[in-house]
Amino acid sequence: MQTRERTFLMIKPDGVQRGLIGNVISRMEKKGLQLLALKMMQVSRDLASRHYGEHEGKPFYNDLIEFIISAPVVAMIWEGEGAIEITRALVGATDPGKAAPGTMRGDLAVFTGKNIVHASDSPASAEREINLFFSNTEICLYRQAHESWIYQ
Ligand code: 3AN
Repeated sequence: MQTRERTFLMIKPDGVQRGLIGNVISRMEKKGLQLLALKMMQVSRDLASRHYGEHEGKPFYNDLIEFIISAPVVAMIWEGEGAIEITRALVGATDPGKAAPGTMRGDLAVFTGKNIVHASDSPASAEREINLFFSNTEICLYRQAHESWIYQ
């Protein structure tokens, strides 16, 4: 049995503007992951720079910040056994041209700078990103009735 984990998933401005919110959420729900928190929000410059701090100094950093604050995003927390790795697999490679068909980026995007979603890449990133975007009171603690049909 894998560890039950929480991961942070964000539909970026391109995904929201292109009407892909439902498509992204549907893929996560169909997989069997559980939504714990969700909000549509405008990311501030301060939050953007903290979220993407590891990329500071890279050639694409400024464009990345301008892009993420340019229009609303949908921030979410999803939970499940192995949720971090499973979500990364559903999202696909950073470059949509290399992302496998069937993944969100493989199916829905063509350009690295507009690759629809962000997903945490490790337990440490997930914890950091969840705490950056959500307070504890915004997280719903519940179990879905159909869980015994997903796990042993
Ligand atoms: P991922 O989102 O797959 O974890 P990261 O963390 O390496 O990828 O990059 C964060 C974001 O920065 C990407 N989602 C993408 O929007 C942007 N990005 C990464 N690499 C490039 C690049 N070479 N050119 C333009 N944008 C990039």
